[in-house]
Amino acid sequence: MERRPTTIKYKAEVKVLKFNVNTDDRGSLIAIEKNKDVPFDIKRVYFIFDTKPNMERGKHAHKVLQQMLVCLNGRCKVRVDDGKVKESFLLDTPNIGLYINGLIWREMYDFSPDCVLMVLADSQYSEEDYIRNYASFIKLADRRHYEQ
Ligand code: T46
Repeated sequence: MERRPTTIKYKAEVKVLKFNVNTDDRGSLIAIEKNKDVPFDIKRVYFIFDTKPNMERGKHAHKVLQQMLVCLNGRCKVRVDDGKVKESFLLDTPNIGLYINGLIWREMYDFSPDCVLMVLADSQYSEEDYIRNYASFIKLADRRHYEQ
């Protein structure tokens, strides 16, 4: 079967979003609503916890997936890379979300033992959306930068 060239127009975006905290005498509450506090329809939620010492996770990019990472407890760091620029973010409070859209290589590291990292995603789990090889990621990222 003939293979057609992909027509995906890759996006690559990272943003820090701040949530409203409802604090009263009892404590605090944060609500995250689709298309309001998070810029997409939430289709999947997963949690990363009980991370063993010195373990790193991620080390892949996505083709089109949009996600928001929120550290509900403890702390961790996230290194993001668009193929040209690398940046690190400390997530240590639940009122901050790290929005990652598409073709961004991500690595999570420096997890505290009590870290609970919640991730909201705009689609269901699909292994086909993953780019797990850094050289393949760089090729696509170069193409994206060229087409910009
Ligand atoms: C990402 C970062 C931030 C599922 O069955 N369903 C799911 O929705 C996910 C995310 C994973 N899995 C399975 C697949 C693997 O057997 O759980 C196992 C661990 O997944 P993975 O090695 O991909 O986990 P991380 O922490 O390296 O990466 C995850 C997400 O996969 C990824 O999309 O951006 O968190």
